Amino acid sequence: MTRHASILTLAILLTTSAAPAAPPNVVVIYADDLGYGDVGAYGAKAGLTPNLDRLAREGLKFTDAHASSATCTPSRYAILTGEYPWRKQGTGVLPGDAKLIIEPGRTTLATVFRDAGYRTAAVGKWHLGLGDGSLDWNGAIKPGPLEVGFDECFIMAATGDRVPCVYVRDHEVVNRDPADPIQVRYGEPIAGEPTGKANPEMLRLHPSHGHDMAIVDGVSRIGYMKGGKKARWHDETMAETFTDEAVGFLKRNKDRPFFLYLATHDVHVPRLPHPRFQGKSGMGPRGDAIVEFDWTVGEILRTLDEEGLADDTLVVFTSDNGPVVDDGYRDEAVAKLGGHKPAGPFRGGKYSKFEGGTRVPFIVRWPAKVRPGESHALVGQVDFLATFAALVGRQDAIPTAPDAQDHLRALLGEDPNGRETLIEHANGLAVRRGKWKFIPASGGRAFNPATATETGNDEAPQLYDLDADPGETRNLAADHPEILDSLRADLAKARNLP
Ligand code: NG6
Ligand code: CA
Repeated sequence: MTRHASILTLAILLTTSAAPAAPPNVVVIYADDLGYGDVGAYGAKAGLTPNLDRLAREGLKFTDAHASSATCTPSRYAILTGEYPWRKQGTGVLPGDAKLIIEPGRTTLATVFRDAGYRTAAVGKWHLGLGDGSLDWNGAIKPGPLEVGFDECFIMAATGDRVPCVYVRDHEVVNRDPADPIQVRYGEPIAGEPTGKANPEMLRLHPSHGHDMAIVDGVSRIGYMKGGKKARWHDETMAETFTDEAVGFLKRNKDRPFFLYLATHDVHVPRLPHPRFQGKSGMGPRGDAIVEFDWTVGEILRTLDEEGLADDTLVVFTSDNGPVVDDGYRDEAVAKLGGHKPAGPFRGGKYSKFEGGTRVPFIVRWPAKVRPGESHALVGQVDFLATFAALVGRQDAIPTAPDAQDHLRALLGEDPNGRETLIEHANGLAVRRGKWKFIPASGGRAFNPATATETGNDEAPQLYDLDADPGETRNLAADHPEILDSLRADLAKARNLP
């Protein structure tokens, strides 16, 4: 080889290796109420979640990743807008007839991808409201996902336990029948319609608290609905319905960049997995719903493999809040829990200011770029907008998100630290800085017996060293007043952001 040729070869090699990997497709798999300890790779029993465990083996597993809130709507608001939900009124758990709480025209995670040339889809649970306040379920369902950046959607409006119990594709209820109009109401019952409260003999799954209103598919829900008989969902086929939609989207878009936001109903109540998953976990319907969720993950991974997309697709799997065992139905979840620890080593769960409220499983797999392993970086879903904007070269979108920081390097395993501070939210705020966690003094009950939640409320301020004490059992507030003060200042600073 001549000297000239070898320099040329070297130059080509250098250019190739220095070039950033082309932006990948992105699939966000967002579980509902799945806890840190519900995943095999995070300590659940072997065999429960083989597909998630595969994802963890092939990807980067985060141990200090957080949903933005300990409930659903606020976490979803933050993941899509990059704004802490507690900054804005009206971002708490929404009824099924709530209006859309993300302003159309605003920059969202979806517009970031769409404006970067991706085809974008939302499949599964929405729970961010629909319409502008006077929605007719028999007409055009908008504004909704399509008005905030998604090119297409197939969703349920709110939760599995809230009416309306129908699917919406783009702007229309699926299987809508003009001869049987849908009526939805929160507040007063609809005359002539059976309810869980008045007609418990019609139920195949009984509530333990709440959930005694409209009866749909033999299950009483929150809120009232009438009509739409042909459009009503069946709980047992919900997971495969959403999975089929997600798989169809991947296949249709395999030749162009895509962003899929797949928000499953599993493992939220009511837990009524398909018969083929029933009894599979040995932990009752909650465990079986975890097995069903894992199946969904497996179908996504299999599709990416079969379509030759796996290498160039970044898959991120996480959950919207921590786990709850009894969330309002008598489904044997408590009785059959055995030694399983849904929140893993953490205290509290859904609704809690303890770590179990927001510390969630979080795995990133991108074979072309991300080396498998484990990261202890402090990361939050509130950063998705900025982080993915950086990934797809839309840095201009970052300033529009009040709280989102670009932590792409942490996401890719190149930065072991992530955020300096992070605000946790559940009926009040808590703050993290490194290993430290501060929960300000607050009134309110310390324990909610209905859901068996340790809320984290205490008349005294709490300070924990999570390295030494991940279970938040030793309050060090009196031992480290200076650390307490500095975290208090961090919290005040975050609150006062313009
Ligand atoms: C609560 C519901 C609970 C669940 C939760 C929202 C009752 C008694 N409890 O109000 O079952 O639906 O709201 O869950 O109604 S989330 O994951 O969507 O935030
Ligand atoms: Ca949830």
